[in-house]
Amino acid sequence: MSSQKQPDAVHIDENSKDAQLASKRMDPTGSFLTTDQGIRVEHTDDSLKIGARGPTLLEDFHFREKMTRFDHERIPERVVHARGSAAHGYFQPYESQAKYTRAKFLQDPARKTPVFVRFSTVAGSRGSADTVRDVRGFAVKFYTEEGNFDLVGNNIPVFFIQDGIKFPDIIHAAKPEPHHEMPQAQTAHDSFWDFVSLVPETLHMIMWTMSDRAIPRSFRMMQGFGVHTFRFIDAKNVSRFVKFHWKPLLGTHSLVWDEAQKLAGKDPDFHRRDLFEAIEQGDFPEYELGVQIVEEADAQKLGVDLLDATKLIPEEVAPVLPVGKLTLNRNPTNFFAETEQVAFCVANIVPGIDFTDDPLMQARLFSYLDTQLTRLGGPNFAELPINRPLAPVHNHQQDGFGRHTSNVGRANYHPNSLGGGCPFLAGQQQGGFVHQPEQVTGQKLRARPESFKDHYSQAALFFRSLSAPEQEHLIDACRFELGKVESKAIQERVLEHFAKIDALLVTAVAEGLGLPAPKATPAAPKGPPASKALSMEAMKLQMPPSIKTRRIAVLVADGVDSDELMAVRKELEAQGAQLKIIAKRLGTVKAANGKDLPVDKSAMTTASVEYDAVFIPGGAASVATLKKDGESRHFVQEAYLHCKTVGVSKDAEDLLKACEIDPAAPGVVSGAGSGSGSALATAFAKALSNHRHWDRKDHDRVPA
Ligand code: HDE
Repeated sequence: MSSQKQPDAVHIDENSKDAQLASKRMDPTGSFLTTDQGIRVEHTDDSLKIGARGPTLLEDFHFREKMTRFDHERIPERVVHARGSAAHGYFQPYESQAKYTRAKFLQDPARKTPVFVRFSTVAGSRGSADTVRDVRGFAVKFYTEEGNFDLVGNNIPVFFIQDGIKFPDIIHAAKPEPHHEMPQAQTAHDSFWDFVSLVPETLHMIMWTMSDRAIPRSFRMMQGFGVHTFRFIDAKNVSRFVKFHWKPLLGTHSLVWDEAQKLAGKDPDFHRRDLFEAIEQGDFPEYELGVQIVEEADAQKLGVDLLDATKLIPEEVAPVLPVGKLTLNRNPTNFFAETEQVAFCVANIVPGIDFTDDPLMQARLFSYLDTQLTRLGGPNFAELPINRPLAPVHNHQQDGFGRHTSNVGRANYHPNSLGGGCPFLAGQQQGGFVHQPEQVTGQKLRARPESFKDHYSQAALFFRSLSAPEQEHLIDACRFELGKVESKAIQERVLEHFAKIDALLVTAVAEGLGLPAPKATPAAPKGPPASKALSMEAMKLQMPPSIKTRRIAVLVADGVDSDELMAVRKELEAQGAQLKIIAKRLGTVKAANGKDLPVDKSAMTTASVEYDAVFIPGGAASVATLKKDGESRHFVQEAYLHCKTVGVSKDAEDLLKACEIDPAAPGVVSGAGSGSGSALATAFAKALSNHRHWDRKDHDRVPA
């Protein structure tokens, strides 16, 4: 049989030969330093020379190999989504989805399918910051028994453009301008908004990217969407339209803009670190996969064209049905080998799922493999452990750079008799992928359908669906981004579009830009007037309150009342939060009871933006020190400015006064009102579960 030998899959089988070899290589006690040829190295700190001060010899094969390998370590970064972080895990359906699809990984609730998930920003380079305003990629590779299925999605359910042929244009406009390569790690200003102002199909997604969705609190608290309409095909070959959704079990939460900008400097790895540490600590991120299903016969009644990726189906029109759960439980062993070399491809699909004629999707079916041929150095990257399917591979593909597989036999063509006719073709009954037949007629032309032409009604739906604070943030983001645009003509063109979305939006943004607001003529709703699923604040109210994995900064100095602190800590940790003790310097502080309290972080190495809340325990001497210390007051004030929960023990209220914070302000929990110890902790946890306190009216006056 002319099959190719597949090495064991390292990504799941830790007993495999590859895994054993890898771990041996990592084991400092069990192996010697060798060259790539396995020759043991006796000395690696000096090159081979004639005399200790003489010239280096060409004969020094160890030096030459070491240097050559180093010189070639870099591969091209992804042209988009270059900065990413990833994790391994598994997916498990809640129940069989046989009524919708024959995809095997969705049939059996007892079956766990291994996955690898990569989150990313779009515009920045590999070394850029995590918290910039941008779309986030949410790409999932399912290693199913029928082959790899890649669901290459984003954290926003719609896209900027309707036809993939415009992708190079929008990405060129969004990336740094070509003459001076600015701005880095953010979406360009004049060129991007120039494009937006001339291509109104971008406006719906612009509303999303100007909203808080584009500055997530964590990859663990971010939704994901397949964006395009796919098909589910059942065992009887009935096709239904499907949209994929991921919902994080920790809820969907965001940063605030000032915090996101500061984090980009204080900790550019904020999201990467958060994901990595959560998994190391056993707080495994979980997401529910859901689907919106539309019977083909009902597609016309939706009021949107399902092939238009700039539109969503409101959940009020088609509810999201829960399908199963994704759990991320293992960090990559090596960033380059896994996170960098993973190759997701929209065309990687399994029987039971199929494409549609969405022209954006069709372009993606070409682009991913094409770009990976260059990025990963040739056609054999599917053999890299991270990309290798669990399903066996038998075909006549051969040769090319970096080939691992030794094809067996002499018949490398189909049909053949010399190889016994192998490998055989598989019909549907044998699990073969059979494309869903579709009747297509029409003229050959370059054109956009009429049904794609409304660019405003869903942009308006999104804006209208947001709570007042979310709308305020979106308006501020537009004022910021457009405020950086130097061309007045571009600003004016964008305002003309905003006028067709919402009166408040256009007036408030125009005011921020110091320009007259064009008369508002908002688009009439085409479906429900508002949709709860579009607002993070509305979604929050539907989730059980939780402080799981939330980070609380505890500011202390010598004399801290550590007995009360421990009571508070016990309760908060029991609810899943994490406390970090912060003092002027590392080591310990002397508590009021004479014991040493270990310090986790020195104030100089951390900042309030790295936490979800701040707590000040009592102890007169500790509070007096913090009160006098500008850095500590700034810490508390900045947390207050960002609408985070601020908690103080009864005898730490003085610090609030020193920070000019009203103890009765929303989200400020004080021992005077709430009691001490676990009672105080309970009140603090309740406030923290709210995520932010947007109704804090006076936060803007804080000079932080
Ligand atoms: Fe991508 N996209 N994309 N994209 N995309 C890539 O593939 C492309 C689009 C998405 O973590 C590239 O291997 C075109 C939509 C993610 O490795 C490239 C079009 C959505 C990732 C490419 C789109 C995405 C990519 C760059 C318009 C959400 C990162 C490197 C037709 C549904 C995957 C690579 C990872 C990566 C092309 C639009 C998501 C160039 C042509 C819509 C999450 O092939």
